[in-house]
Amino acid sequence: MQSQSDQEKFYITTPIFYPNGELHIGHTYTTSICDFFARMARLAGKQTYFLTGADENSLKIQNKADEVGQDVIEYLDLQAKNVILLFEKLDISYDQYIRTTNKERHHTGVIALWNNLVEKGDIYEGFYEGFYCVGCESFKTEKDLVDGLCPDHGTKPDFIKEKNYFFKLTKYAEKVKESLLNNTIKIFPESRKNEALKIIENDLFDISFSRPNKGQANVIPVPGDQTQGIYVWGDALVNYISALGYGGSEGEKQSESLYNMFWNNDLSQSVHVIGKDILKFHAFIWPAMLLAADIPLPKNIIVHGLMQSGGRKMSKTIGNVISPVDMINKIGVEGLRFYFANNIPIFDDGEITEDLIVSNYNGYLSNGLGNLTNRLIKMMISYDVSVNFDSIENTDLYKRLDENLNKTLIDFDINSYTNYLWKELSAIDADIQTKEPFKLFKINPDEARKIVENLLLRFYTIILFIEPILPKTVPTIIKHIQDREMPEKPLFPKVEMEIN
Ligand code: ME8
Repeated sequence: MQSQSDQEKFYITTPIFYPNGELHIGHTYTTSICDFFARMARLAGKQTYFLTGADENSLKIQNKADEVGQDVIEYLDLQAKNVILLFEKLDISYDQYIRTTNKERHHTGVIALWNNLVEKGDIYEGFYEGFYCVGCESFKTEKDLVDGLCPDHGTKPDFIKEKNYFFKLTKYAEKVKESLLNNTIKIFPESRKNEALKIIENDLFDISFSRPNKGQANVIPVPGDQTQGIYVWGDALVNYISALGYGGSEGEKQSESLYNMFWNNDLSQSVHVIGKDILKFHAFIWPAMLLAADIPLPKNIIVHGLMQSGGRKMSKTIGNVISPVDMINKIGVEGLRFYFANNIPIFDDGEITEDLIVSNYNGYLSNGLGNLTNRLIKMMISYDVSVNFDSIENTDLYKRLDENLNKTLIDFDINSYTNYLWKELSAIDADIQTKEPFKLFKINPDEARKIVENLLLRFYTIILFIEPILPKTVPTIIKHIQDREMPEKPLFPKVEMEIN
C-alpha cells in the first residue's frame, strides 16, 4: 500500500474573486475548470488539495459596502455566504475557502512574507505619483490607458500622489524570466508565456506595495507603520500559501504540514488557474515575491481566455451578461459544467450564449449520454444480460482512458479530454446501429447478450472517467446499472430553444 508521503500531490487554486457583486459566469467557469482538474487528480490517485476563496481587502469592496450602506465586514460575511452557496450548487469540491480578512490564517501569512521581504532589503520607502484604477486595483502608466481611460473598465483612473512602500520587483525580473524560459514555472498555453515575457520587459519598474491606511476594517496595516496598508495584490497573492499555513499563528500550526506537503515539496504539482486578465500578477509579481522570500515557485499556471457573449465582452450596459443561476435553472448544473468542459476552448476566448448552451445540452447530453444510458439499461433488463464489472481496470479501454486522464493532468487540455470520452460514447452508439442486438436477440439471444454485455462494459468504463465533469449524474447512472432499474425520468430532459 502507498503511504501518504509517497502519494503524488496535486494542489490547485482559483484566483480569489472580488466579492463586490454576484459572481458571474466567468468566475463560475474558472472555478468549474479547477473542479474538473481536482476531481481528475483524485481519480488518478493523487493526494489533492483544492483552494478557492475571496479577495476581501480591497478598496472597491469598501466603496461597495458604503454604497449599500453596510458595515464592510457584515457585507463581506453575506457575500461569502452567497458564494459558498453557489459553489455548493455547482458541486465545487474545494477543500478550503480562504478569506483574506481572516486574521489568524491569512494576515499572519502576509505579514510573515512582508517581514521576509523587508529583511532581504527588498522593501523601501518612496513616493508614488501616477494613476490608479480601483476597478483593477492596479497602478497604471500612460501607455496602459486608452484615451485616458482604463481599457478594462472604461473609467478614468484616479491620479494619486502619495508616500508608498515599494517592492524591488526589478531586482527579480531576470530570475523570473529565467524560470519561465526554463519551465520551472510552466505557463499554459505557450503563447501566454511569450506574453508574460513581454510584460516583464515592458513593465520594468519597482511596484508600489502599500497605500495610505485610512483605517478601513479590510486592510492589513504595514508592520511597523500603521499609516500604510499593504497593497491589495501584495496581500491577495499570498493566499496561495497562507491558506496552507505559511506564517500561520500558533492556532494554525497544525496546517503547516499542508504547506510542506503541497507547496514546499518538489514532488507536488502546484497549479494556479487564472484568466488572461491577471497574467502579470501571477507570472511576474508573484514569482518575484516568492524568489525574494526564498519560497518555492508555483509549477504551473493555466491561463484561460475570457468568455464573450454574442462576440462581445459581457457587460451590463450591452445587456449580454449571462447569469450562472439562470443557466442552472434552465439546463441544470451538469449541463453548464459540460458546456464549460466541452465547448469553451480553455486556452482561447470562448463564446457563450443561451442558444449555444441549450443546443449543446440537447445534442450531447439529452440526445447523447441520456439516450444511450436508457437504451443500454433497457436492453440489459429486457434481454436479462448480466455483467461483471470487477476486472474493468484490466481492460484496454480502461488503460487507454487512464492514460488520457494522466496526460490531461500534464497538458490541461480539458476540451480534448471531454471530446475523447464523447467519441467513445458515439462509438458505442454506432456499434448498436451496426450490430443491431435488438434484431439479433430474436434469432440468437446468447450472441445478442454478449454484444450488450460488451457495450455495457465499455459504457461503464467511459462514465467512470466522465465523473469529474458530471459528478452527480455518473453515480446515478452507476446505481441504475447496478440496481438494474430504468431511470424514472430522463436524466437530461430536453430543453426547448426560445424563439426570439
Ligand atoms: O482579479 N470569462 O478578481 P476578479 C472567463 N481578486 N473568466 C472570467 C471572466 C470572463 N469573462 N471574467 C472574470 C481578481 N473571469 C483578483 C484575483 S488572485 C490572487 C486575485 C475570471 O473577481 C477569471 O478567472 O476580478 C479572471 O482572472 C478572474 O475571474 C478575475 O476575478
